[in-house]
Order: sequence, then C-alpha cells, then structure tokens
Amino acid sequence: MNWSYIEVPLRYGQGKHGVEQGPSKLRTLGLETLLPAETKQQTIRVLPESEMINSEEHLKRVDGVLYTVQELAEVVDADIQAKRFPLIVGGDHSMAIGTLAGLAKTGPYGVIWVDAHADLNTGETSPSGNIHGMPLAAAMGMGDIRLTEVGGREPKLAPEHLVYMALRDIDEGEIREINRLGIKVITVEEIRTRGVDVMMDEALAYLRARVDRFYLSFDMDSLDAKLVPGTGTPVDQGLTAEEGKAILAEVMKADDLIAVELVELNPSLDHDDTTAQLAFELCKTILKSKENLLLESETV
Ligand code: HAR
Ligand code: MN
Ligand code: MN
Ligand code: MN
Repeated sequence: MNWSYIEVPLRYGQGKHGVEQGPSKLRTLGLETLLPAETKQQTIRVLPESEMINSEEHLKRVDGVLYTVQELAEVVDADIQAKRFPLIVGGDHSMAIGTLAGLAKTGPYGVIWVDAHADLNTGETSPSGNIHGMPLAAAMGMGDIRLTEVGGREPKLAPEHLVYMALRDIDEGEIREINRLGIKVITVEEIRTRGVDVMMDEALAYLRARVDRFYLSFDMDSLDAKLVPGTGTPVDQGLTAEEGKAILAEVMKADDLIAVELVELNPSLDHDDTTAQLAFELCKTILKSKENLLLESETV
C-alpha cells in the first residue's frame, strides 16, 4: 500500500493557540520513523495571521479556514486518484471540510466520525462561531455557501452515509438535525457494554449496505477528558485509550477504508506530553496495523 502522510497545521477553526503544532509535535516524538518507506509527505499551507482579513462573529476566521481546506481537498483527491492511502493529521477539525470535499471528487463514500461533538453546526446554530464545529454540516450542504462550496457546489456527504461514535456533547440545533436526518449514532456506553468489535461491525455493516468505501475521522476529544488535557474542548465520559486504539486497529483491517484523519491535538494545553504521546500511539496503531496485515496476507 502506498501511504500519504498529510500535515495540516490549522488552528483557525477554533480560538485556542497551539493546535497548529499537533503535526510538528508528532514529528518530534518520532512519527517519521513510523512512516513506511516511500510515504508521500505533504504539509498543507496555512494563511499567515497577518493576512487574515475576514473574521465574522458567526464564522470566525473563515478566510483562514478556507485557504487551507481548499488545498487539502485537492491533495486528498490527488492521493485517492493515485491510489495512495492518506493519513491526515491536524490541526483543528475544520480541516475535515477539505478532506470530505476531496474524497467526494471520486464519488460517494461513508464516514465514521469518532468525536465527543457532532460538528454539525452552521453559522446560525453554532454557540461559538467556531468552524471546527461545522465540517459535517458544510459537507452535507448546510450553512454558509463559502463552506458548502469548497470543492464544488453539490453536497459532499449524505446523512445516511455517516456514523457517529463516542458522541456526548451535542448542541440543541445539532440534536434537531441528527433526529431530522436520522443519522446513526453509537455511544460510548454501547461501545463499552457491547464491545468495540461488535460496534465496529455494526458501523461497517451499516455503511456497507449503502456505500463501497469509507473514511474515519478521529477527534482526540472522543477520548475521556482525563486522558486528553492537550485538546481544546475535552469532554468527560469518553473512550478509554484502549477503546480508541481498538477502534483504529479494527477499522484498519477493512480494505474498503480509504483514509484516516486524526485531529485536535493541542500540545500547548498538554500536560507533560501525555496527549501527544497518546496521539502518537494512535498513529502507531494506524501505521503498524496495515503493515501487519500486509505481512499476514503475504505469508498466506
Ligand atoms: N459544538 C460546539 C461548537 O460548535 C463545540 C465544538 C467543539 N469542538 C470540537 N469539535 N472539538 O469536535 O462550538
Ligand atoms: Mn470534532
Ligand atoms: Mn470534538
Ligand atoms: Mn492544563
């Protein structure tokens, strides 16, 4: 398998400094040593703060977000067309506007969104105006036209092609939309009582009845707040580190998985690099599991 490693040092989707250093922190911890030989490595450009023009109350730092996600969409599209498997690291979750738009260029796909948050706000429903709470709405064609038209006019994702995992901090407007659209939600409680394997099987069966490929987006705040001081919006009652790793290990076995994304590591908020170390472990789980699979299939 040909890997693509994409760094997205974006922070404009939310208000806290430091999340832009997620990719460089992972490199400091030795990420490069995990990348298989001949991995294509790319870093997406970020608008310098001095060139930021447009920040609106309901859509904060929107031009900064747009600048980066437009390039990310092109890079992801090029990777998929070249049959590379992108591992995309952030950066705040607004970057997924680019990932979702890039994937949509080559046709329909499913999404597993592992996150405490639904990221389904629009400028109108958002309590914060932060775009990292909006990528899924934008991909479904809801909200400001500048966000919905990244990568083309048509919607990039259908609500029935989305499965949430570990959701537990949802805004009123988002609850309304999840119910209206009938989006599938898997809770931490279900993962804990029925097991990661069973719930992943359920998520995959749901998606495979509808689409022939999917990607997984992993927000660090899906993990329990106690484990991730180094994320911008930690939420209690989240996944354990083992559950997070098991989700990734399990999903990496799927040969219809086309990309993985890991977001919202903020080294500036971290305590003794514990969140960064955990994010590094998760990247290791992602990168090593495919390698092992490859070895297994080669020895059969
Ligand atoms: N739902 C809230 C908002 O829209 C908080 C979103 C926060 N954070 C994320 N995204 N990390 O998953 O502002
Ligand atoms: Mn998120
Ligand atoms: Mn989140
Ligand atoms: Mn702290």
